This record gives sequence, C-alpha cells and structure tokens, in this order.
Amino acid sequence: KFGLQSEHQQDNISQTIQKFRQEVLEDLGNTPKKLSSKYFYDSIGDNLFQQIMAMQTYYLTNCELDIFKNKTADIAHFIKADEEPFDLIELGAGDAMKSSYLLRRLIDQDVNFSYMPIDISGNILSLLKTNLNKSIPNLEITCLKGEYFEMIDQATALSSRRKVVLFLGSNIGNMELEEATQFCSSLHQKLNVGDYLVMGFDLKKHPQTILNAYDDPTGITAKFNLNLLARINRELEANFDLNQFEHYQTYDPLSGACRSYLISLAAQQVIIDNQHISFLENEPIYMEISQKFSDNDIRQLAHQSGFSPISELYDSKNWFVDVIWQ
Ligand code: AVJ
Repeated sequence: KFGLQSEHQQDNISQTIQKFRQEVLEDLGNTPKKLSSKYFYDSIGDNLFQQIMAMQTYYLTNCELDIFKNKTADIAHFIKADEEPFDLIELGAGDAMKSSYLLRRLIDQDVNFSYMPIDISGNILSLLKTNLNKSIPNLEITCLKGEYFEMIDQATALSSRRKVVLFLGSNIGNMELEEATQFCSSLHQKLNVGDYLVMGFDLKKHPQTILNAYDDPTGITAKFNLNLLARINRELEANFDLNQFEHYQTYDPLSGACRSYLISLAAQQVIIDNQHISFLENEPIYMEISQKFSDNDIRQLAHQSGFSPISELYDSKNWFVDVIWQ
C-alpha cells in the first residue's frame, strides 16, 4: 500500500492518520460539532481550492495578485533590509502563485536568500517544487511538510540566517480572533530582531461581496466542504452519506466572521472507525471561519502580539492588504 516508502515514512503516515482520527472523533463527539478546516487539503481538496481561486466571485486571489504584481518592489525593499542574507519561509505556500512574483524579483536583483515553503499538503509541495525549479531555476528551495510551528523550528535548525515569514491569502482568517492573536504571539516569540512577517488580510467590505465569494451558485465551495466528509470516509473507514449534508454559509458584518457549516438534513447515525456518531435533523457541523478585518483590527493584532507595523500594501480596490511587520 505504501509503495517503496521507508519504514520511517510509514511511521509518519500512520502517525498523521492517527492524529486525524483522534481529532475528528473528538470534534464530532462534542456539542456543537465541528471539523478542522486544515484537513480540507488532500489532493482532491487541493484541486477544489484551485477551482475556488479561479472563480470570478472569489476576489481574494486577484486582489492579492494585484498587490504582488504591482507592489513587489515595495515588499522586496522592506524585507531586503540591510542586505543580510535570509530564509524566506512561506506558511501554507500552496502553489506559490502570488509569492512567485516576489521570488522572481529577488532572484533578478541577485538577493541572497533561500525559499522554504511550508505546507500540510505534500501533494501541493511536490507540484510547487517541480514548477519553481522550471520557472526560476536559480532559486534555492527547501520544502517542509507539516504543521507551521514544527516546521519553523526545523527551518531554524537547518539554517541560522535571519527569517522573513510570508503568511498570505488571509490564511490567518482561518483562526478565531483569539487564536490568531495567540498564533502571532507565538510567531513573534520564535523570531528575532531583524526578522520580518509579511501577512495578507481580507478586509471588511460589502457583506454581499463577501457572501458571494463563499456561497457560489456553482457549488464548488459546497463540494470543497463536503470533500472533508468524503476524506473521512476514505481515510477513516467512515460511512457519511454526502447527500444527507448541505453547505450553509454565513457572514456577520459586525464581527467580520464568515463561517461555513454542513447541516445534517436528517436524523442519522454515521460510523467512523467503529464508533457511532448521532446527528439530529438540522444539526450543524461548524467547518470553517474566514475572518474579515478592519485596519483597526489589524493594528490591534500587531500590538497585542508584539510586532511593529512597517508598511501596508493595498490592492487597487482596497479590498485586501498585505502588511509588513517587524
Ligand atoms: C485558504 C483560508 C484563505 O478562507 O478564504 C475558500 C479557504 N474556504 N473558500 C478562505 C476557503 C472557502 C480560504 N483560505
């Protein structure tokens, strides 16, 4: 089943599945039920997210691409600092579509740096490496597959150069506000004087614009959510009936919380790894938060986690911002 992988890799795989099983059973055993959106990204989920990014209504990608196409000079200027060599660590690198503009610019300017993409999906990392080796041959790449903080520790162990951390795409929005503050504080603790954090935030805007990005009539986002149930079926010997769950999206313009749920359409029992999970009719599984921010929310986050804001780069519509913190 595991082909020619080493025993060590097999251990890692079974450990990963073990953790997945444990977390799913715990999250579905509680009330309210939830699942963690970090598990969306198996190879089918990666592909569905690529389809989401290509949707007209999913404005986030184009907005941040606008920033990376037109304001890369500014980003490069700030992170180059005093020309000290650095490692550019990207959290949740995905296909590196946006960051590749920055990578190319730094290579063209002969900047001394290496690129360390971190992602939970080994599948997307191998695609990324193949593509970047072809398109930017002189780029030094070290792929790190795993959870963010464990991999940052690994990056620090591998190289003593100063660090610039990229966290794009409003991935920070996948955390509840308190968790985001905790996350930024931990990141701040791991970094040193002279290090930088470049982070993307989706901004509060007309509520309908936001809802349209996540409640698409084509049903791709629904499929993206339902794929996690399918993944649990595939990997944890479960028997979710995908026709008995429906995607439901909300956006609260006061808090900026954009949340997705899967609603159980009937009273039903699902078996996961020999354990029975009961669902009431209309019971929700809370799937994902995609938090939206005001400029003030962002300043507050920097302040509470100990970072000093250096610069803010907006897209032409002012719908999205990439901030540079020191
Ligand atoms: C990858 C976390 C930025 O929250 O906008 C897209 C994921 N979920 N559509 C987001 C997602 C539904 C996306 N992030």
